[in-house]
Amino acid sequence: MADPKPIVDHLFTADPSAHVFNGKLYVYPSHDRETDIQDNDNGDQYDMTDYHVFSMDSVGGPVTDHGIALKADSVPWVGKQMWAPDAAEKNGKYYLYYPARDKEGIFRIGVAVSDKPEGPFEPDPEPIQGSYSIDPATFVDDDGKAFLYFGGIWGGQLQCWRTGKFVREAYETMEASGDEPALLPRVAKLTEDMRSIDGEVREVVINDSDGKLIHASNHDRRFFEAAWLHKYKGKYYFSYSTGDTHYLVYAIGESPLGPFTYAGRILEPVQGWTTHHSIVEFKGKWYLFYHDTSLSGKNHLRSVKMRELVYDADDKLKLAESQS
Ligand code: FUB
Repeated sequence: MADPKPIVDHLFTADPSAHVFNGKLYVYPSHDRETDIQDNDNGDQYDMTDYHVFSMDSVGGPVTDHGIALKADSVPWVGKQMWAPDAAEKNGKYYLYYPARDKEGIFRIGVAVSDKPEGPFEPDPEPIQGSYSIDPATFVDDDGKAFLYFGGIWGGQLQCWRTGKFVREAYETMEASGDEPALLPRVAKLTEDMRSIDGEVREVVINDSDGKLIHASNHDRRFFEAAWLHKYKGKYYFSYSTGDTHYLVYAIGESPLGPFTYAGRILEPVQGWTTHHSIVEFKGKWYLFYHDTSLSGKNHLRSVKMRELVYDADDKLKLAESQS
C-alpha cells in the first residue's frame, strides 16, 4: 500500500481529531513546532503553543488552514504544552477540548467555545473541574448525550491518578506491571452545556477476548494513550494506542461507557515515537486520520495523514486495500 502524503505540509501537525460539521470534514490536530528540547520519555519535546483548524470539502481536494483557533497565551491556567485536542458540536455551538500542563506542571483539560467549527475559540478561564491527564476525545451520541474520554501514561501522567488524587511521586513508580490489570483510560459524561463533567469520572473497562481485563504486561493490547470513540451499526468502537508497542487497536462495546472487548489492530507502528488517530465517516466512507514523522524525520515534528477504512462481513475494522 503506497504511503499517503500528509494532508498539509506548510505546518507540522499531529494527533488529528476529525469530525464532519455542516457537510465539511474538519480536522483538529496538535500544531507541532521546532524546539531545542531533547527527546525524552516525558514528552518535553512536544512543546506546542497553539492550535490551527483545517477543513476540506472533499477527500483529495484542497485543505483550508483556518489559522490560529486558540493559543496558550489566551488561557490563564495554561503553563505549557498544548497537546492533542478534540472538538464537538451541540446545539449550534462548537467546543474545543484540549490538554495542557497548568502552572504546577499538572496536565488538565480545558474547553473553549465558538459559534463556528473553525473557531476562533473563547477559552473558559479554568480547566474543566475534575479533569486530568491528556488526550481528550468527545463523543456525542444520537440521543444528544455527550461523553469525554481521556488519559495517557508516562508524560500524560495517568499513573499519577491511580488513587483518584494527583500523586507526583507516582510518576515513575506506580505504572501497573506484570499480571496486574493495565491502567485504564477514563470517561465522564458531559453536562448539557458541554463545559463540565456531569457526575463521576469512571474507568473505561477494556477486556481481552477472554472477558478478563487486559494485563499490564500485554503491551500489544493494553491502553497507552489516544482514546477515540465512534459508533457503527449501533455498536461503540473504542480505539487507542497501545503499551510501548504503539499499535492502534480497537475494542467494541454495547454502551459508550463500556465495557469494551478487544477486537483487533487497525494500524502498525508509524515512523516516529508516537501514534494517535481518529476515525470518521464522511460521504459514506470511513477514514482513519493519523500522523507520522515521514516529512521531518524528527519525533516532535509530525504530519497528519489519512487512509480509508472498511468493515468486513463481521463488522471488523481494517485499512482499505485500495485507497481512494
Ligand atoms: O502530541 C503530544 C502527545 O503525543 C499526545 O498527547 C499523545 O497522544 C502523543 O501523540
